[in-house]
Amino acid sequence: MINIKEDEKLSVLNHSCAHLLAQAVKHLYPHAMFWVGPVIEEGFYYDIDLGDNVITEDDLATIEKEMKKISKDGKRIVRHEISKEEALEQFKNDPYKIDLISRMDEADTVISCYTQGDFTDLCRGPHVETVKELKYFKLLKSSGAYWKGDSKNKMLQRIYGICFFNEEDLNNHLLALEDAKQRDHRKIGKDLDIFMSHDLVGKGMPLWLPNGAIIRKQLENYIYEKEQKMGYKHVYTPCVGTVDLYKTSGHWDHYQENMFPSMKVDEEEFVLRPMNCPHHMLIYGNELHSYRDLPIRIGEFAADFRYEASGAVKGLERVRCMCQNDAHLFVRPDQIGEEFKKVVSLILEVYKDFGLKDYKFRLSLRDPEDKEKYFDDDEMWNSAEAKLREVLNELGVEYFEAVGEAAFYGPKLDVEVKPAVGPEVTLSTCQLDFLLPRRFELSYIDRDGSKKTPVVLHRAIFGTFDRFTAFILEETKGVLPLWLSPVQMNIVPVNNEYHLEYSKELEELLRNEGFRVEMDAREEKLSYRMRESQTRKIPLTLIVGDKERDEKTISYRLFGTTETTTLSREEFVAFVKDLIVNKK
Ligand code: TSB
Ligand code: ZN
Repeated sequence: MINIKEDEKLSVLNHSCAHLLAQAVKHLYPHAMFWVGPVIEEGFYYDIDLGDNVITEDDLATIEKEMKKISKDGKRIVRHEISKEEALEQFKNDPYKIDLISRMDEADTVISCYTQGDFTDLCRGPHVETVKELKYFKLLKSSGAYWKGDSKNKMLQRIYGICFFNEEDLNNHLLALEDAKQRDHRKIGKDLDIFMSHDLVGKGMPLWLPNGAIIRKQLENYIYEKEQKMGYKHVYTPCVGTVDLYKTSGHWDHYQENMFPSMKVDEEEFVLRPMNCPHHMLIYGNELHSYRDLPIRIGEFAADFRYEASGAVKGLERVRCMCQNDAHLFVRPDQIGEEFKKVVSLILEVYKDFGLKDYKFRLSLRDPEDKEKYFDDDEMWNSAEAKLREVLNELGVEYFEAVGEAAFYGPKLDVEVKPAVGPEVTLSTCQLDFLLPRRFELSYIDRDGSKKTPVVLHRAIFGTFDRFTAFILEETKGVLPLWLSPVQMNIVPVNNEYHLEYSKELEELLRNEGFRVEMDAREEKLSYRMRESQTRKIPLTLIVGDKERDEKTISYRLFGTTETTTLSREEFVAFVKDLIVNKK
């Protein structure tokens, strides 16, 4: 989707459209006062104090009409320059503009205003020549927004819109927005009963419903099996730790703003953990290790809690309580390359299994100039970064480098994806860490009998089950492959009187084969039940009529097709098993 901010001409157009919006609002709500109206990637918005008025969908249509009227009138947009003193006088009844003006630099002696007809706004510009150029726009939504983003301040009304140079661009954009809305995992998650939220549980704390739980269990089984084969050992550890644990790890000093506050119990002070690394460090440290034992790979499906701003939490994609598909790999320095290669290969394999193609690898490196952020060991950084590059090149993986984006403890590789709505997010991650093992005084006995410190690779292939599920729901538009589908097949008897018995026999048989089966024997028309099977995006719909009953066969339709295929029961079972095993 187009990024308005990246296009200079569209930015100016959209900025002018924000003024047109403000002018229309002023006509309809004379008491309105205006805060700021910036251009954003998605178009523009304006934050407006409307007193007690709350803008509804209907209001947006009325405002749009007024904007069209003003545009038709075709007034010129004229720039004036005034001094700070004049500006303070001119806007003296407008506390919002006064706030802006008084914060302007004294050296900024000239302040510019733009006037179109009966409306003047303080603005740096530039703008289009006349309001006539603002023809192809749409107001998209409105929401409450605290003044200056601070919840202690007054709630303003924020109205969003977008503007183009021609009708075709606008229409294409609106279609793309509609498509994104349909793909949004929050909508799919609701339609398919995958997860819910409740104020009594709290923001960013989704509840996984039975259908969601099946998906998650399948993901767990899938990745667990792969990790087992790669020699990972899975553990269970508590989702709290003492503050001292996180002081030892450094999270208390470096990560506290992302953590829930601590709680006292008897003499101990606990925090909900934001990461699992400290627990896994203790498990490694619980035994003596020889150089021959390494790599040691400790995995866990681990619940973590992070403070995410309430405006940032989003469905399953950004939550405050998440479950990582986490592992910490303890390796000798000479094993970094090989182990990193295994992780990247696993990422590639998993993405292939899920049919994911739209993702980017980002290699985050240190900024060698930034001696403050990054621990000082040039040799270590240089060789580690070179190793990671070498592996990526060996694997033929395309990636881009982000200098200065490495964590303070080491370089990392992230996989970036673009959700249906909103900015890019990270799914998989693999982070090299030279520091944590030192902080926990971990060691192994090397070949020559000396004590050495292992290096740690933090890695999460799915990232979290939460975010990964959000992403695959969007990628598949909710049409999940058979092996992941909460309900794999739906049996629909044509007529309960004649076909229910055989349907029940089939249900039992298919359940015993381990398939997830439902039957829809409601007293509804066949066409209605068939349609609903589609709406619920069930991969296989089994229609049971006279022929199937008499010949003991199975007739099925694949999701999205109207073609019916009939197989013997044995053939059908084999066909489904093949689809599942091969993740089709
Ligand atoms: C990989 N200690 C490492 C771990 O060993 C770690 O915690 N890394 S992380 O901070 O990058 O988080 C791992 C993954 O969790 C991220 O790559 C991202 O995919 C996912 N994630 C992070 N924050 C959230 C969130 N608020 N909601 C859902 N998923 C998240
Ligand atoms: Zn970690």
